[in-house]
Amino acid sequence: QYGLEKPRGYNVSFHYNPHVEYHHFGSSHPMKPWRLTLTKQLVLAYGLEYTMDLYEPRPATIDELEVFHDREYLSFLSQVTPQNAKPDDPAYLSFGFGGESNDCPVFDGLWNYVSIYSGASMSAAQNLNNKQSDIAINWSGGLHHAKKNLASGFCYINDIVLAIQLLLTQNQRVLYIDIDVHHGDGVEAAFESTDRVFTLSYHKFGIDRNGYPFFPGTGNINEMGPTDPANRGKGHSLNIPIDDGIDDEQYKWLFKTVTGAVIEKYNPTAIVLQSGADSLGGDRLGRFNLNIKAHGFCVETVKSYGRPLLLIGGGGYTPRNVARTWCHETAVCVGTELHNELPTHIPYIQAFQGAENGGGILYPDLHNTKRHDNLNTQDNLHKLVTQALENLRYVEG
Ligand code: V1P
Ligand code: CA
Ligand code: ZN
Repeated sequence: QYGLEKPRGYNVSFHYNPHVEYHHFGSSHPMKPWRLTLTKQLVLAYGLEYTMDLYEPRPATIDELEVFHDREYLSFLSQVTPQNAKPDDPAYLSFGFGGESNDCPVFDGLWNYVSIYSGASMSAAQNLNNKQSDIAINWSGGLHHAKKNLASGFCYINDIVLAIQLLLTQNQRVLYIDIDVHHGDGVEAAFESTDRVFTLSYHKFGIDRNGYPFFPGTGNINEMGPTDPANRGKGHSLNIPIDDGIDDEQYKWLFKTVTGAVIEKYNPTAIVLQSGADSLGGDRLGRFNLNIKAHGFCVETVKSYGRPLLLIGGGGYTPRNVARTWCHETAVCVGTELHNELPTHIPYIQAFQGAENGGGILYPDLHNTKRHDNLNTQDNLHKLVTQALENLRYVEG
C-alpha cells in the first residue's frame, strides 16, 4: 500500500488539451504549436505523468473571455477565417491581424486554438483557487502580448490576464513574473490601475544596428506603471531590460536578487510565472545565451517561496529546446531529477538526435549554439539591480 502513494511534496497538476497541437500559423511563421507535442512526448517518456494530476480542460467560452476582452474584438476573432478574411478591412488591421509583419495571421481553427489555450490557463487557476494543486502547469498558455481589443506578437487572447483575474477572486495580491525574452506588455497594461497585481518582466531591450527596437520596444527600467499619484497601480510594475548574450551566472544572480526582493516586499499570496523558452541560447528569435538548467533555476527559485504557483509557457522558437526546457521544469515542479540520456523509444526522437539537434541528451550545451556576444557587463548589471531595488519604493507589503 505504501508503494502506490504519491511522493510527499508539492501537489502538481498538468493542464493540457492535446487538440492545441494541431494548429498551424503558417510554414514560415516561427510559432509552432507542434513544440507542445514534443514537450508532451518528453514528459511522458520520463514517466512524469505518474507524479502529477492530469487534466484535459475544455475550451474557454466567449463569455469567459469577455471578462477581459472587448465583445467586438471577440466576435471578430470568433468569426474570421482564411476564407472570409478581408486583409484591407480597417477592422482587420485595427484588431492587429495581418499587416506587414503578419505576426498574427488568420489561420484555420484560430478560434479553437485560442479558446483551448485559454481554457487550460483558467483550469489551472481554478485548481489553485480550490486548493487542489500547489503548482498548476499549462505549457500551451503564456500569450502575454494580447490586449483587450488587439492581437499582438503571436498572441490573440491573453490567457494570463484571464487566469490572474480568477486568482484575484481568492487572493488579495498576485505576483506575475515573466522570463520570456520579450516584455510582458499585455499583462502589465491590463493591471496598470491596480495594486493587487505586481508585474515583473525580464527581457531583451534595445535598438539593433538597423534602428529597429527589439519587439515590442517597451519595458525600460524607468517604466514602472502609471505615474499619476492618484493611480493605485503606481510603481506596481518592474521591468528589467537586458542586453544581448546574457549568460547563466549573470541571469541567475539577476533573477534571484530582484525576484527575491519583490516577493519579500510585495508578499503575494499567489504567483504566476510565464516561462517563455525564447530566453534560451540558440533560440530562433531570442538573443540570450541561457542553458536549460539556468532557465529552470528561475522555476526552482519561485517554487522555493512555497506560494500557490501557476506555471505557463510563452515564446520559444527552437522546438526541441522548448520541449527539453519545459520537461525539465515539469520535473523541477514535482521535485525529481531526470537522467541526461533521453529515453530512446519515443515518437519524434529524431528531433533530438544528431549533433545539430542536441545529440540525444536532455541537457545539451546551448551556450554556443547561436552565439550572441555578451554585451552585459557586471557593472551594468549591478547598476540595473540598484535601480530595480530603488523602484520598489512604492510597494507596501
Ligand atoms: O518585430 C516584429 C514586428 C515588426 N514590427 C514593426 C513588429 N515582430 C516580432 C514579434 C515577436 C513576438 C514574440 C512573442 C512572444 O513574446 C510570446 C509568444 O514570444 C517578430 C519577429 C522577431 N524576430 O522578433 N515577428 C516575426 N519575427 C515573424 C517572422 C516570420 C513570420 C512572422 C513573424
Ligand atoms: Ca519577459
Ligand atoms: Zn517571447
